[in-house]
Amino acid sequence: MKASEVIANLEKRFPNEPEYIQAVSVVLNSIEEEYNKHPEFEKANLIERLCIPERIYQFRVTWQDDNHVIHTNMGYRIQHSNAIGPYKGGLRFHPSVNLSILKFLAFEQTFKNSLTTLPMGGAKGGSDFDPAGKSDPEIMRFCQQFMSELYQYIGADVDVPAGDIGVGGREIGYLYGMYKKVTHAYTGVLTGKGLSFGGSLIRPEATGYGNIYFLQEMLATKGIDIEGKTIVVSGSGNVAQYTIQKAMRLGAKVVTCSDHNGYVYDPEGFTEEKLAYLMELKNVRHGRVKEYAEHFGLKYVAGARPWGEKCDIALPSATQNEINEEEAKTLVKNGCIAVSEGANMPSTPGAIKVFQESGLLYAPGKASNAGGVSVSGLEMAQNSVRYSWSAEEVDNKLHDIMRQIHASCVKYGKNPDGSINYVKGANVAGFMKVAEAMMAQGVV
Ligand code: NDP
Ligand code: 2IT
Repeated sequence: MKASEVIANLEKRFPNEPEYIQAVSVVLNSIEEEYNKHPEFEKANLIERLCIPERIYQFRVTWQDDNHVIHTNMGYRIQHSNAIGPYKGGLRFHPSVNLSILKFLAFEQTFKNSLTTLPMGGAKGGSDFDPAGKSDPEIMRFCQQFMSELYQYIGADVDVPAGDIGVGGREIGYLYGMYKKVTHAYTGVLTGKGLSFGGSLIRPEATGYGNIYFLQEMLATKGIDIEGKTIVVSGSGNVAQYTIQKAMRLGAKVVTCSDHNGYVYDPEGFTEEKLAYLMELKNVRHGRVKEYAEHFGLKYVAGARPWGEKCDIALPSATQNEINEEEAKTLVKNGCIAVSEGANMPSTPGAIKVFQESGLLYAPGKASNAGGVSVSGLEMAQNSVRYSWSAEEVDNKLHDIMRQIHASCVKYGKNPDGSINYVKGANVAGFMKVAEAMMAQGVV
């Protein structure tokens, strides 16, 4: 396999899908060497079969707003690979959602889920519906209409969606209610459910906590502690909130958060009180971080991202391509020692190159943000046995999984000089398990 040829071929076939091509390119370039040690992979054309999703569903979602105006949105589910388990991955509701973005996310999810050690294939779905400014009844009607189509394609042993940008506990509740109504079945078909109807403790916290656990593993390779470190976080949603919480509780100083309008800088760092305010503002009132800055009298920078603020550690937790090459150079210049991705593909290829050449500790999202889907996998396990584990038990399992993911990255990504290429390590480790399963299952 020549990665450049496979990528050129995919570019020709899917010319309007830049994010998908970007995600595939990073993976292919880093697994090329390992792949070519296995002539049997090439004979089975594994690489193309792994790049192209097994199935894509697209449907129209029609819903009525509070003023009786009728809207149509697109709905999607990309079932990328079920080589190692049922399709699994989140749903994203955001106006930017299109096939390219969901294909990149489903592709990434396949490798991420493979790394978790749990039996889950890769998928992603969602809609270009914009939840911003919608009333609660509007959100409910949209979720119901979306599920009235999606239900046909999913199932507890088939495909298990969860949340992502714009889809949190509230949306999962509405989606679950409709699934149950149309199928008459009470199954673990979604994860991220409320605790009263089959959800798992620690699922809301899992992605953020998992990223911090992964970061600690990376820092430990250099004998560094998170305590006392200054951290820049982007985003202010689910992942950002619990990243801030865990970092703060471990003694780090988190000086920023953001949304798509701008960022807040707080030289004193987050406290429990400030974080509680941010959570209420974002999760209950659906407000903007500008209001957070005003409430606490903090610096607010409109129309900018936080990467220019001096820090030891950067934890991008908002969205894809939110750190470009220039911003990466600024982080390095300011003395940043680690970047651990909470979001999916937040660093552009140019930024990744800067990070890797600088020698800082850089973890790609498919390794460092895998805690969320890992606890989703634990939720599926609990649903299967109709039982629930304590918060401590789930948190311990999450911690253990993040340690194992780190160990897999080290196994496949250790350079001769002892440094670790986490991109290569995560991609090769994720790939090898899926490849082995595909080889065993024949040409399907
Ligand atoms: P939320 O919807 O809870 O929060 C998203 C945050 O990112 C908001 O602060 C939002 O700001 C900001 N954001 C979204 N889109 C953009 C954009 N185009 N430009 C700037 N800011 C933006 O989502 P999550 O916290 O769940 O997800 C954040 C990231 O983490 C995503 O990349 C997601 O794929 C990834 N992830 C999520 C997991 C999970 O379990 N939830 C698991 C693994 C990864 P605003 O309110 O202004 O839109
Ligand atoms: O990107 C991700 O891993 C998620 N949004 C979580 C997926 C899941 O199934 O929990």
